[in-house]
Amino acid sequence: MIKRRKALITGATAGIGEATARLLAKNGFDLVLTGRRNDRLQQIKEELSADTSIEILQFDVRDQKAVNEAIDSLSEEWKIPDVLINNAGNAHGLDVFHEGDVDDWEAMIDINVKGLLYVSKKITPGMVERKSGHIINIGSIAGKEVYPKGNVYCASKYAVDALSEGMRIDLNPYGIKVTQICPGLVNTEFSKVRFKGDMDKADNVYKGMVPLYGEDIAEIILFCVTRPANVNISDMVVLPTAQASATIVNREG
Ligand code: NDP
Ligand code: 8X3
Repeated sequence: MIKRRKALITGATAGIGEATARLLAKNGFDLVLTGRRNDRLQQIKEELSADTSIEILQFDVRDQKAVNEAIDSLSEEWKIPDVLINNAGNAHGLDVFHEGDVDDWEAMIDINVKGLLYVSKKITPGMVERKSGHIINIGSIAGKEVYPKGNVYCASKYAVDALSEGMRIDLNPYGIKVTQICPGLVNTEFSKVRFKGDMDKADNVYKGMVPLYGEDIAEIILFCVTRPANVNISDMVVLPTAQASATIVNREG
């Protein structure tokens, strides 16, 4: 019998994380799903439990104590997953630098950078001890190119880019794979969060073009985590066909 692998996905309540949970559940993974919205975690668990074993953990990745306590609450066999998917994150605001809101800056740095660090810090020592594991960091095209008004969000994703490389280097002696996936425009709750619930602004981001969807990135993640032991996809930029760069998007109308 093939051993089922375990994956922990941060930010599994929506968008890319939720789509990844649904796809991995159908492809032989047991899952730890995390996020702040417990109702969504419960609902997804209910829906996926027919296919796989699911643990859910509600915590805010900004709170290191909560991260540690949540992961410590898992039973031994769940504590160190085979695959860690650092996906939780968002953009908050889209403003020229001098008009930026410091609360937005702090949210992006605390969630996208420090949150990824806290979760990884908790899990990587166990992977090192076991000499195996695969970490998937969700970066962004915004971590490869800076665009107007992207300033601090881009900085947070450039940090993910650097950390992905740093983790790959430092974890190399232990046979741990580190993959960064950098999507372009993906139609999720991302723009709703960025524009603080203003759906006109959010919908406008994808107007006149066909964006990526969470499911498209989930398929890429599944591909990366099912490569043979000798293959690591180290870094991947994934754009909608209509997008050529962070700023060049072919729109109709
Ligand atoms: P969504 O807004 O749809 O999902 C974001 C997820 O992150 C939610 O599950 C949310 O859960 C979780 N999350 C946000 N803040 C926190 C927090 N403080 N603590 C715990 N969980 C949190 O966006 P996407 O699916 O699009 O985004 C996922 C990742 O993909 C992010 O890292 C984003 O930067 C990246 N990305 C997105 C792109 C896009 O165009 N959509 C393009 C490139 C990269 P909850 O609210 O329940 O806590
Ligand atoms: C999300 C993609 O271009 O909105 O990381 O920054 S973008």
